Amino acid sequence: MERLPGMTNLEVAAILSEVADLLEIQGVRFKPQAYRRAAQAIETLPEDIADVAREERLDEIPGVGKGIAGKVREIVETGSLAYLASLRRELPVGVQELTRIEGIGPKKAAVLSRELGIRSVDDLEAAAKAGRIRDLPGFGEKTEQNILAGIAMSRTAKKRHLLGYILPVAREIEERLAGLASVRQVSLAGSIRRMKETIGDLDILATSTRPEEVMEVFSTLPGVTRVLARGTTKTSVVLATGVQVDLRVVEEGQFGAALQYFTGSKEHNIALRRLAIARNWRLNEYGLVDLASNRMVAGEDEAGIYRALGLAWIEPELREDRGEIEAARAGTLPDLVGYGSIRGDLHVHTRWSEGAHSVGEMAEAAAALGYEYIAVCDHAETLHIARGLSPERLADQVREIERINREGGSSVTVLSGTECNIGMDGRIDLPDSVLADLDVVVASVHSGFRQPEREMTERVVTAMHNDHVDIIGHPTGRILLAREPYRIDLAAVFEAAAALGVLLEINAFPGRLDLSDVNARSAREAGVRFSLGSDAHSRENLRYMELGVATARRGWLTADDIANTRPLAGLRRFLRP
Ligand code: DGT
Ligand code: CA
Ligand code: CA
Ligand code: ZN
Repeated sequence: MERLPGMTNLEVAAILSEVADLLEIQGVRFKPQAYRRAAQAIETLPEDIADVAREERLDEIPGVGKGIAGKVREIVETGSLAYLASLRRELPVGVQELTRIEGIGPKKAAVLSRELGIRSVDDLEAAAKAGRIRDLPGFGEKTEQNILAGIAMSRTAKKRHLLGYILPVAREIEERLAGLASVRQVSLAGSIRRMKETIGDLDILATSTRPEEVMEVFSTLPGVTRVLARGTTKTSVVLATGVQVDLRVVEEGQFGAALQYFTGSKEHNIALRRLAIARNWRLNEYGLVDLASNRMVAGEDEAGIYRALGLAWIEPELREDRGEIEAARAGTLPDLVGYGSIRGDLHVHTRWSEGAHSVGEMAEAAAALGYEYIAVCDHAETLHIARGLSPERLADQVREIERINREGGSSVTVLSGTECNIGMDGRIDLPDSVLADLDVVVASVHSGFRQPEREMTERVVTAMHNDHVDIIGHPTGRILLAREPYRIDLAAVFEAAAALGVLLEINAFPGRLDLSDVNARSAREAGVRFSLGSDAHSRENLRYMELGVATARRGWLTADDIANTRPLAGLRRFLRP
């Protein structure tokens, strides 16, 4: 059993306490007290809990029964608890939102939800203003005031949102506006047009013969909870999800200039403006103007602006002032991988582990997307929380996959695979003989995130030296807006991946996008090739692939760089035999 540095009794106790809190929020009885008792016992234990776990003496701790002992072992071994993660996911949206307010933890959120039926920050504010919170056990007048202050703070602090969650909303708004008879042109702008991994606010541009009508429709769209500002050229609203949306209605002849300006990024615009100034031109959201003659050089369409400045049109995903302007001038912009270029998904889960659908259902959904193949990569055994497959169950699954392919009900070839775990020492948690029988082996780090950089690097490089490993899954382990990447020397990982011919994944799940755009670009420069996987846990999730392609494009990747732009026969050349 590995001993994690820093997993102290206090930390283990804190995890158990949070489990207790979350169970309490769910209204579960008795279990919360059990977790709390165990937490308290461990907190005050005179011995190191890791030692006790290693010596299999957990059941000697008063209050620690068999079930909780298993959880404690998992915490000590992996540094985290899957059960806690799943409880966090199950928390009702509104109640989870409450815990974002400074000073409200799960325990207080539980009381607020149970005693006063509070389910949202708005409910909370109303209750605090009405003085209904001060009398709750453990609250008081001071807490009530702190809550109001916390709410005010959370409203001014600008939150960011995952691209994957905002994109469908943005497109729906875009479509609604495009459907109006008076609307001539409409486009997303800002970071969402650039497909950045997180979005501050949504920017939309339109031209219309009747701006008032457009603004009226926009400010009364379903989901709009507040109108921040309303005018005929700009209206800003806030959606129930907390996302701010800015709509600008501009003149027909200035649409291109406005689209260019409001797409950004700011850094890209500043660099572009320098080019204009060098020609004694002025570039802003109204157009590109020759200052000597005061004549408009370009502005009606975006490409015209780039052309006038001596540049090829630049894909929005590249507009970050990371060398794209120089490349556009030199004619060396990359031929970015297209959104339709992916021929199959190399990382999907099924009901065999933590997915929602069967192998057949996933294959059918993949066929509907026009894919040629999918790789079923369910979790391997040691990831207990995800109901990982034992070698025996994996063999059963492989037989099912063979049957599905043989019966040929679908145009999609199902590849057998696994998402196995890279142990603390770099070993894979499935025997070589099992790995050898699979088409696709994705190996990922799912535990022990707190290893020092050198150990983590060695661990992943060791895994790559296993000849059966085709792909390293989500190579940095980061969760957007929630968890930092683990410490790892990426340059060393890239070098080894390139040398060994191991693919690095761009995991397209909304919260991952791992490798990131910037890391993917460095990896490419080191000679790495990539695999795109949605990490789908349901049929619907297959659509997340688009986010992975966006990340690849932002990382300057071409179709050549990505294994699964190849037809099946070509793909096999990227997989180790
Ligand atoms: P976000 O919303 O934080 O995800 O990022 P953006 O890029 O959407 O930024 P936002 O919404 O503040 O502004 C939209 C675009 O407007 C931005 O990408 C570029 C342009 N823009 C905004 N402020 C400035 C500025 O001060 N200078 C220049 N050159 N452009 C700006
Ligand atoms: Ca924005
Ligand atoms: Ca904005
Ligand atoms: Zn994974």
